[in-house]
Amino acid sequence: MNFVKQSLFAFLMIALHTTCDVKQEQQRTVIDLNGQWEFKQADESKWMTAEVPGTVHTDLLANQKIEDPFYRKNEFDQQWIGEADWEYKTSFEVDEALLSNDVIDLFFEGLDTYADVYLNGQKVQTADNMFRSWTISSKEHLKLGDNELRVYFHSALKKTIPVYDTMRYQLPTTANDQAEKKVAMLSRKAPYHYGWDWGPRFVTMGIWRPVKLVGWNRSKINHIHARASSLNDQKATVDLTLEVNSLQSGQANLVVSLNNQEIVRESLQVEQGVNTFNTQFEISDPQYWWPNGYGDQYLYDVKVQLVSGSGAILSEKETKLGLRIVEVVQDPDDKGSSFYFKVNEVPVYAKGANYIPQDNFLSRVTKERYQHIIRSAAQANMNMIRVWGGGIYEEDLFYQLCDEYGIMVWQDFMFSCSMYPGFPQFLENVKEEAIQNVKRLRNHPSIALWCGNNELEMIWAGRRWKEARESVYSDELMSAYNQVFNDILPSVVAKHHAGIFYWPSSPRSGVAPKQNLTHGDYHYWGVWWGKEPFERYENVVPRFMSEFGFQSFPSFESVKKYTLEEDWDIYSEVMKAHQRSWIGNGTIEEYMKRDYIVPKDFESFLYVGQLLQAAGIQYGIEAQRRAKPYCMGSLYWQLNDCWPVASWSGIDYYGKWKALHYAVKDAFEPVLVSTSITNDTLKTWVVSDQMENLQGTLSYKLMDFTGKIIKETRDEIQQTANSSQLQPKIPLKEYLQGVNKSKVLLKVTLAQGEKIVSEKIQYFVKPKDLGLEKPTINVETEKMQEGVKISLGTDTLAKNVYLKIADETGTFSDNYFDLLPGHTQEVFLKTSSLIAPGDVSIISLADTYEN
Ligand code: BMA
Repeated sequence: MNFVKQSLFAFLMIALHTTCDVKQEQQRTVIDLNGQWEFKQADESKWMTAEVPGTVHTDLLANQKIEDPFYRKNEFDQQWIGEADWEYKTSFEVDEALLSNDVIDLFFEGLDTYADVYLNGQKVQTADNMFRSWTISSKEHLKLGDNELRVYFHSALKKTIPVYDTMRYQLPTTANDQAEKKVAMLSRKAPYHYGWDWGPRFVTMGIWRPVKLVGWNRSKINHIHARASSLNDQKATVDLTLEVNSLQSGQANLVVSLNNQEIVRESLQVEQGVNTFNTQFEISDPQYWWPNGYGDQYLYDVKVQLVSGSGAILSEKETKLGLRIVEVVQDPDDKGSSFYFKVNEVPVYAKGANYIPQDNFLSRVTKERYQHIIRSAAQANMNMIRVWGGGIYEEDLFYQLCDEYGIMVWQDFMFSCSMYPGFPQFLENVKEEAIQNVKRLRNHPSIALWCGNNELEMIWAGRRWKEARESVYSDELMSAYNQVFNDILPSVVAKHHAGIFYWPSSPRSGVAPKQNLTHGDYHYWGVWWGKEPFERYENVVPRFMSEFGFQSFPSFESVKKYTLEEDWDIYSEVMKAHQRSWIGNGTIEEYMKRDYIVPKDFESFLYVGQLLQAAGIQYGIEAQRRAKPYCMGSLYWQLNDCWPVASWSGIDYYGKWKALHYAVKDAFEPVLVSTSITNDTLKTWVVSDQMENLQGTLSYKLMDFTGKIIKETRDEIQQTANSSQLQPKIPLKEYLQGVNKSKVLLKVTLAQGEKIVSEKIQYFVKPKDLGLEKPTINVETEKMQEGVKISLGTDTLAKNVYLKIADETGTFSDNYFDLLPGHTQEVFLKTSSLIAPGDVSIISLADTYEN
């Protein structure tokens, strides 16, 4: 046996004085049990090295027992892994110091999913929910010296298929559970693990979050919750709740400090068992927490201590506190009722996207990947992310980053696209899961809303589950639904996360069973699933758009990482395997033919596909923003990917921004110039999310592709704060008289003095009808302190200039933009490499044409 001794370290050695016993020191000892373990398939004998936190798949990969699961079609040969049982073990040393604690908890932050835990041969826990943590009282099972911890994982499929087989009816689902027997909803495991319409099927197992031993004495603070219950420029009132677990009754002091200054000291009567205490304090001249674009994200440090009569610290906990009050406003009006987020009294237009887990193998999502994704969201001017209900309740780090970047979180509970069972044990399990996750996440100012599930209410009311709805089991299904989404979850939120709004399902009208455009939130899929044109986005404008999307492929550089040259055809077996929407690649091609000349080769196809997606979604976002304040949210589907795939994402699995993410950055600018042509009339709007009125110059330049100006006008405009204003319309028949529409563009610019606030380039024909010439692009590079500045010029319009530098993973300040002659465009790239002009390769739309 070659197991490795776990390192042991103790922290917080604090003297304890109890009236009856001064022998002991108050100790809180922590042994980290992460790191190297051993694992094996349950019915095999040979142990291999494993990494905790981790999953069976990543451990098999590290041991070279399987190939990269994401490469080509490897997924299909690796299904056996999820059908087998697996065992993990480790040994660790326990010393007197740990054993002298009154209580020793073995704490698993997460087990995926059906697991039996054995400590020195004794079964100490049976786990059945990936989303829960497990605290196991372990003192009686531990011994001085070597100890063994073993975890036996049962295949989630072997656990759920027998349940499925004995059920009187099948639970309706539209989830892409890619198996004959659809069991995802029977387990409390990330639904996407069973396959989704953007993700593979890997039914994982493993100790997916950290594990440790914690020894403690006398009293321990389990949880704290600090939140502003009232807030204005002069004063914030903060409500503080703490939950204390105590082995004995007695007096203790509660000491709270704010930014290291004591702010509360009061005496508590602690009873044996679990106690809840509430207190309040005030902060004068408070600093607010604002969503991105609305102000700073100030975070206070709060420390809560439980102190014995003699001054010894019995237990302490720390949290960040962001002062904000967030409401969801649903006021009736002449069209229906509003649905918007009001933060610190300011109506905030929600700009963002839907988020899915960043990998099928969750433990390999590094800190850097979390930082990259949340930073990318903030860079694209987002202020909200919806953590969608088919994934996981994310890591603490995810929400910390959202707090820091001002990204509000629409947090779904993890239920998606299926009806769920109502077995008492299942409901109990869900309740505990909800309590734990709400308590874990409630100190984050970023959490703006809790939502029960993804799409259950909408699908139940629609055509797809008609059979189930009209069956004799309908009442039973609905009763389970009501118990979870209209009883358990809202009660948990009301009890443990005061001040935060609960919305049972997304989308939801709130007044009618079917979603509608006049109330609540809306998922619009007529574009993509319904093959409706992008122009429909202009008419389908709801109060709050929480999903809409269109697919693209990853860039060629990304596709090369999971394919061979022989796969480079969108209809090859491998490219089809990396596409999970059943109407997939053909739909991209169909839409492309409507607007673009179908490109000459595979690489160009991927590039044009990204332009198509970017233009379509940008069109949608702008239509939704223009409709402010009727529409107050635009969250497209989807921010990111969990593996390399053709999908609706704007950032691919490798973290590379697609054309969409660059387009979104523009579309979500705080002040936006937006144009649209209908019935031969050009309409221009200025949309402002700023809190101040704005004065500026709106100029229109009609020019040909060589940069020659045909017409030019300018207007001084006044824009009211936080508004969308339609500017005077331009009838195009007159405006474009005598002009060749396929050879001109209109540049609409909003400027304040010299500063360009927003700019929009409007064409008068579809991209495929533009008379583009091959441009000659001049490139210069200059080394800057943190990277490189690339300066670009052209002799004729270069449409959708795509820059890339081999092996460079950084993000450009702009990309896929239209480069106009007579102007030098500067682009920055953060990099440590020396970049010469010859290293920058450039494609523009004209390069994708046959000749
Ligand atoms: C939505 C989501 C997902 C799905 C996406 C694309 O409605 O909620 O279930 O992946 O559509 O089809």
